Amino acid sequence: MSYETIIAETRGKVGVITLNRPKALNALNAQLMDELNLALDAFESDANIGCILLTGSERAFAAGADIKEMEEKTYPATYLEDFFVTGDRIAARRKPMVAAVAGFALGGGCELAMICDIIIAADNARFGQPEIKLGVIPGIGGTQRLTRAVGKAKAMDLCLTGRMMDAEEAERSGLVARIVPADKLLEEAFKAAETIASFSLPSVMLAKETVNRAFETTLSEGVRFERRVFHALFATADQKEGMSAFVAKRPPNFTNS
Ligand code: CO8
Repeated sequence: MSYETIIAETRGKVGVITLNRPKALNALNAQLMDELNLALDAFESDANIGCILLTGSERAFAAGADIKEMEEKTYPATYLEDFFVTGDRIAARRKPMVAAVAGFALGGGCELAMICDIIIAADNARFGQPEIKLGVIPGIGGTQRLTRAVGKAKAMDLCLTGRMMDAEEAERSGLVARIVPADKLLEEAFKAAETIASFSLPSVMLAKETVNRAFETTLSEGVRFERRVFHALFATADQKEGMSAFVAKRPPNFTNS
């Protein structure tokens, strides 16, 4: 399927999506969000895909929701169309998603990166929630996910002043998993996605679900959930394969079963 605002391609077991509105610094308009969800639908239902890599350009991952498209919106219209519910649809994805972020990741762009499971940042990446400068606030989970990632002090600083933080600060604060040189970003992020995709998909998807559980529940309930999932994985052929391969000192051949 071909899209106008994104490029979606399959590379081995990795589904790669590149945001592609260069003239608008990949601002997230309705069409882009719809196309992104269509591409994710396709990768989620493709049994061969084990991980999704989401990236933008060297200049911008995404500079936020499209301000020109939002400018004239009214409260009833945003409410009736449930404006940016498309972000919730992305967040509900079950396969792992790696964000490779170079340049600006601002507003909805930062929120989109945070919806992903791992953020790998180029050394030129800049993150921020500048919505306050426009008379609004983050609307695709920024106040919640940023606070959980970096804590109240930094989240308040970013949301209330609208300032950007660079890759170093983002990594120090816990938003970013790794920083790599800008010219190595895609290579390194792809390697990470390929590694994830090489494992047993049920265990990968359950690991994602279980880590995310930490944000939704108490410690004891989270540990209990983890234990149930851990036990359940002994019902998979891939557990037998993974452990017998280790013992036999050979690479495992996972079959996602
Ligand atoms: N929307 C639309 N167009 C944009 C956006 C944007 N978010 N960001 C950049 N562009 C466009 C510019 O208008 C410009 O287009 P043109 O050449 O036609 O004038 C082009 O991209 C290049 O941008 P600049 O000339 O401004 O490039 P600079 O290098 O000078 O500056 C910046 C780069 C700093 C990234 C600057 O463009 C900027 O500040 N952009 C806006 C950042 C921002 O405020 N983002 C938050 C948007 S609001 C949001 O994301 C809310 C999400 C949740 C909503 C949910 C509602 C329910």
